[in-house]
Amino acid sequence: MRKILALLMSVFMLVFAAGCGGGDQAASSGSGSGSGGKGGKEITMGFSQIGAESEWRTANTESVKQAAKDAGINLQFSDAQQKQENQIKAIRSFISQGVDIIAFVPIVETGWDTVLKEAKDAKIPVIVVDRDVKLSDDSLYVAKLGTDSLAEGKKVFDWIDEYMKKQNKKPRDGGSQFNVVVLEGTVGSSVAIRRQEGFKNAMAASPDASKYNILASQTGEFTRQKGQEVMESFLKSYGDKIDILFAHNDDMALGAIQAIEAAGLKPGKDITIISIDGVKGIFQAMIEGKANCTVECNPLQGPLLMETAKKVLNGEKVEKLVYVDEGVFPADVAEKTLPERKY
Ligand code: GYE
Repeated sequence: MRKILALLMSVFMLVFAAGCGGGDQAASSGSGSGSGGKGGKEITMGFSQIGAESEWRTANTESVKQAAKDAGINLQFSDAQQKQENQIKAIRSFISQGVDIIAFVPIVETGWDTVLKEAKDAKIPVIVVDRDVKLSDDSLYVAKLGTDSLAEGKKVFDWIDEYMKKQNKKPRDGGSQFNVVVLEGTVGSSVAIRRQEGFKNAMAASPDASKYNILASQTGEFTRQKGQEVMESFLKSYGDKIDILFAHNDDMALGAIQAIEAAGLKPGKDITIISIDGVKGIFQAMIEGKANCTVECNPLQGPLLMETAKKVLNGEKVEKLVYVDEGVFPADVAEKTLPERKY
């Protein structure tokens, strides 16, 4: 009798398990585990990414793709190859496909009102990721997830000012001011505008403001190649006067390091170098003594994006603006920190 009961129980358990497994697969067909949005229907998200201009961007893309898989969200991914018009085309295509939700990284902050109005008219919610947008109507997006570029710029100046004092540095040209050159990010992008603003505001508000002079500032388009080219031109024009390089991202700083070495100068010593992102490449440069500090800008926004998308589609209230956490990493912690870095 006991044997029959045990047999019946195991048959029942087998049938029950098979029934549940089938339900889950149907909810997240083709990728990952977990159910989708309303009533367990799989969510389809249209995602427009800028391109692949930096190590940071690659990490940002990987984070979004992996998080979509893990969340059981069907991701329609579009790479805009650094062109706003390609992002607008992609968003229009997501609208005509009838995706459940749209997320995008705005390459520049203006020019989005018309296409986001079309998404709103189609009743498709929009989440802004990483960079910021300037809109006439903030109801055109449901949430913004990103990083605080203004704070990043301030952290750069605050660290430089403390470092120059601690190291008892003197201007290379024997004058009374430290000469700063800046490699800016993509023209018109919120991050480039705000990082520059945060840096300049902190300098102007500092009691040491008169010790610094921004000698030159030009876009390096967030790429290593362009960063190297622009730094070469800075060195040709101002060679022995440059004391500090502030690069809006690590990739441009890594390009500039090559230009500085080619000019026979010692990066990290003759020229103090600070940049933003916190990618592995800059940690390696700091370990080699060629860079001095990186201010973290966290690209791993995928999980927060998918969690927010599910909440929006379940009709839950979400914060309009959420910043991800970020720190400051000077060279003296680079060796011990590098193994922990995820991007
Ligand atoms: O700093 C840079 C990327 O938008 C915060 O874009 C991002 C910036 C990042 O190309 O490496």
